[in-house]
Amino acid sequence: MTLNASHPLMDGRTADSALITAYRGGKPERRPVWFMRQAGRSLPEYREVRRGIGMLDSCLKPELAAEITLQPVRRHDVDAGIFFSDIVIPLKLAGVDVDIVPGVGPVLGAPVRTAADVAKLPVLDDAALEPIRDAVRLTVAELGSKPLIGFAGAPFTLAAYMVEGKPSRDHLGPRTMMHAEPETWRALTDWAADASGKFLRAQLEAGASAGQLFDSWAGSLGLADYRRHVAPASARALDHVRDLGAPLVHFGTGTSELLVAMRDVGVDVIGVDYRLPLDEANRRLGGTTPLQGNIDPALLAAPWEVLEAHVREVIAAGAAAPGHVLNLGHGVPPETDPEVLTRVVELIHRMEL
Ligand code: 1CP
Repeated sequence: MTLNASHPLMDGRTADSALITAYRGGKPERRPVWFMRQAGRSLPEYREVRRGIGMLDSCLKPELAAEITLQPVRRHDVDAGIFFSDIVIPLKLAGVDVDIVPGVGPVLGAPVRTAADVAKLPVLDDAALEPIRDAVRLTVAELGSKPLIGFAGAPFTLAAYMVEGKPSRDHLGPRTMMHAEPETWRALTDWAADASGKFLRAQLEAGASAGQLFDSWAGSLGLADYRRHVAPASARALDHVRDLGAPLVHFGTGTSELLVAMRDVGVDVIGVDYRLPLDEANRRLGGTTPLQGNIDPALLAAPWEVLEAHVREVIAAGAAAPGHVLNLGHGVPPETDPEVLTRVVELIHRMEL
């Protein structure tokens, strides 16, 4: 299977865009930049349209999800949209009792802790993904030559929420389960891989030009646990979309020691968090993998001179890699002044290649 001839990546709209060119290790016309969590609470226009509508409900209203995805593209002139949704949407669409509680994050009605709990998980029906496909179609019709990035949660990060039933700092539950009940863990992460893989495939088929797998909490694992208990499921999630030929990005936080293993699940680009300079990330990856990152989100609140010097340093360090897409080293903090983001984009686009 491949993407349809009228897909933006196939019909000439996005294949030569700055983002896709850099993801493929080529030399773009301008330095591409987008921000994780560019849609969301830092934008007054987001707070306005979200008023009175729950987070997951807003993801499932196609017009609204498209509008929220487009807001930061219009405002900041970033080089890509990131589809407005959430990593737990495939759980919700499968029929798992999950909600996003304001100020907390994803919370499940019942945590998934035993083999029986895992066996009862409902299979995600492809037809349930129609609101996602509708939202993507509406979004790409407006984006024109700017690519839309689709995404999904990696099985470890999803399973971490499922086992704990809510956000946690140390992820003790999933880390215990992978050793104490490896078969249950394997079944759970396989389930999560299939749900995330179908969610990502729906976005790519409907018009997204690249896909990013978020393993936000993989940094709580050592390399041996990551390779043995997590990487196979992440590879399985991506197996759902490899045939489509869209560039794939893999990102986690605290993953400086895992970068090679994360690349080895089979992706084109590695997203680097703010902890590791890009020249060192490039060295660890053997100089063959395009990178994305890694402006420290904390510096968005620093005086402009401090932030500008940091952005220039990130660009200089990224020059070592075979391709570099500017981004933050994690998501936009909600209290960020959006005008600072616009100014960062202008600076990046103004700098000589
Ligand atoms: O009401 C709100 O605005 C709630 C905040 C919010 C938003 C804006 C949540 C709840 N999810 C989202 C959207 C979202 N989530 C996007 C699209 C927007 C964009 O990037 O511009 C994406 C890509 C995600 C992915 C996501 N959800 C991740 C991976 C990325 C990351 O930040 O590490 C994770 C870990 C989640 C879980 C989640 N959803 C929401 C929150 C607050 C959390 C984290 C909770 C925790 O601390 O564990």
